[in-house]
Amino acid sequence: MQVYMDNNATTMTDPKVVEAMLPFFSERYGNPNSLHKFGTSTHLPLSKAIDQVYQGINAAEQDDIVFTSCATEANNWVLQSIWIDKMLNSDKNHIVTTEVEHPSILSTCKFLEDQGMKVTYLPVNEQGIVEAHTVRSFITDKTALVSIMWANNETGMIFPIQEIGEICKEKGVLFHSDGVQAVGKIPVDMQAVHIDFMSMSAHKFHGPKGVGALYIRDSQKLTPLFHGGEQMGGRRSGTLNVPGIIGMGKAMELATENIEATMALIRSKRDRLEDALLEMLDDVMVVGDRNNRTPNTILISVRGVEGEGMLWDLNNALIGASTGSACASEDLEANTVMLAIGADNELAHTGIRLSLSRFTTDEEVDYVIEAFTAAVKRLRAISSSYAKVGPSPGGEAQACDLLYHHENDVKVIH
Ligand code: C6P
Repeated sequence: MQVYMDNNATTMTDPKVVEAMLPFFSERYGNPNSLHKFGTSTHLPLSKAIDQVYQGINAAEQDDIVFTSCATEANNWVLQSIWIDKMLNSDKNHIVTTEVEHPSILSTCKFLEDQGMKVTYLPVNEQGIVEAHTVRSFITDKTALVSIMWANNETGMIFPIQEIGEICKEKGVLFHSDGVQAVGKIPVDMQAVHIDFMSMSAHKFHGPKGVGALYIRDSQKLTPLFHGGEQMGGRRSGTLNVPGIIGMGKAMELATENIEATMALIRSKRDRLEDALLEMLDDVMVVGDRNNRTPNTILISVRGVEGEGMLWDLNNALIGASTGSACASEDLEANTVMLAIGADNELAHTGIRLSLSRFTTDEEVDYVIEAFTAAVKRLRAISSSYAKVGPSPGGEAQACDLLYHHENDVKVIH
């Protein structure tokens, strides 16, 4: 058996999505901006796909959804546009974000700092989320933008987006949220939250790679990054990725049409996997209260076992998992989110992210439980640090300073 448990990195394109996209490669391949029928015949399917995306996030008619190549582009667009506006006509030079954003936010912020912008990286609490009152206390009259993710890609923890949106509205500050790990996984209702800009990526909810979007409340101004033709009303020039947009629309429809029921199904499998690992293994912990997590995600730390070693064993058992963000998987650095939560360097090297999808089966969960526990036993048996200390009484860690303990039946970092 082979099992894919890395759905926060990317997902399988749903066969129904592929089916919807196929005609737009080899039959209806016209450029939507062409005046002949090859081009114009794409208009109706494109507008259907756009409607599907609007409906999936309950965007209002006056809002804009601009398709991009991915969420990285959407994130860069918002942040860089704020900087361009500052250079052109504003004295606001401050951005508030968090320490646990995706690299497409953090690296862009570092770049903007080099250009003279000021950036505040808010710390997170032991649950891995930023508290709304913390955001309030760091907004100044120089703050142009608050950029805070809706759900974290490594832990799945959901941020208090509604409260943060209210604070930004009250303070008159623009609010961007990276919604990549929320859209298609939990209900996202743009009319129930005050968010000015939200980034999405189709391949995170069983759509194709290479297409994403930026939601823009009330179609407000945002200086374009790509200048050229009049595509997307001149907001993002470049020939439209017709199959990609059609696929994103279909994927959005499939992901959101029965989202509560789908979430319940994924959550039950995730919880069964998590409970089994916590029960069968000593000295393991899962980051964050599962009731405030996306229903598919587990970030588990296994004392005495390097994350990369675990990945190797899991890969040999044909299980695809990750130590955290796929973009940071080659640098063998400690897990940055675990460090931000307060884990020490040793512990932050032990995180394994397991992320399920609506295609994950019960048999796959059983297989992962078996292979994961076998891998931990094998790696601990050859681990010098774990062997020295040995399993701790009651599963409490002794090798590192951090305490593992039970809270609401979930082991969390304190
Ligand atoms: N995170 C992960 O393994 P792109 O690659 O542009 O479609 O999406 C970027 C992105 C932006 N924000 C968040 C919160 C994300 O999780 C991602 C992608 C993957 O966690 C790949 S690095």
